[in-house]
Amino acid sequence: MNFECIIVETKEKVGVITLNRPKALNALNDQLMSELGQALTAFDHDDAIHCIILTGSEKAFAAGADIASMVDYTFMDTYKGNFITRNWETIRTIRKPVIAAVAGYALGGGCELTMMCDFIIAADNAKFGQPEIKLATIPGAGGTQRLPRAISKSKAMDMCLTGRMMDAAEAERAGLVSRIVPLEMLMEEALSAANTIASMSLPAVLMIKESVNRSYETTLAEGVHFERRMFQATFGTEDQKEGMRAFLEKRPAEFKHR
Ligand code: CO8
Repeated sequence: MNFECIIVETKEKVGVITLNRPKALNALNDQLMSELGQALTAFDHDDAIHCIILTGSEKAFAAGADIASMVDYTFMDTYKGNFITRNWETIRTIRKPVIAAVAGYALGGGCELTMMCDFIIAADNAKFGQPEIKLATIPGAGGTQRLPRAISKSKAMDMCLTGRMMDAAEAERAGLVSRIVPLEMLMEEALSAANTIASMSLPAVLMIKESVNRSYETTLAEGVHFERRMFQATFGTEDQKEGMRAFLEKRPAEFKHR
């Protein structure tokens, strides 16, 4: 596949997608989001890939949706054309884990994109924010919904209403990001996490992602019920036998689905 706005690479069992519109700080236009959707779907369907990393440049993961392409849109353009959902939701359909490796700005749609990934590893120069209010618009790809779940209502209100940015340290304290590393270590850390995940049994990996995501969509009782069924399902895999036997025999597991 030929892409203009992203770079796609494979590192053993890890698919790496780099957002690449440097002149616009990786502003997310329709073409970029469509290419991103295609690349994510291709990796999801590729049996050789077990984990995906989404990253940007050292200066910007993504500075938001492309303001230049939105400025003259009318309500009917956005409503009839289904602006946003048309190609912004693909990432939510991906079954394999997607790690966001974030350096520099992750603003507006860029911040929302990081929150659609499964977890965020941030470089120490990362900055997160929902500055749409400064443009007299509001977050439109889940910012008002995922941010409160990630960092509490109070902090989400603060971020969305003032449009201020949060640095990596604050984002980690608030629970938005799982780890912070020095900028020069970002890809090494993300690849190490991705390789660890890729060394696990793929069915267990997929079931964990599905189960954790359920917790956002359902009641606690239903979520626990779903988790129990998934847990029971692992006993139907050869990898569960191998994993438990290997532990008891004090040897490394040789998973079939790895
Ligand atoms: N869209 C288009 N171009 C952008 C964007 C953007 N979001 N951000 C930066 N650029 C461009 C600039 O226009 C500039 O281009 P040029 O060199 O041609 O003038 C270039 O990138 C470099 O930017 P700056 O000169 O501004 O760089 P600075 O280092 O001075 O500042 C900032 C960096 C602070 C990140 C600044 O660029 C900025 O504030 N950017 C806008 C951030 C923003 O408001 N984001 C929210 C956009 S709205 C949104 O995301 C809604 C999401 C809705 C869901 C998705 C819908 C599809």
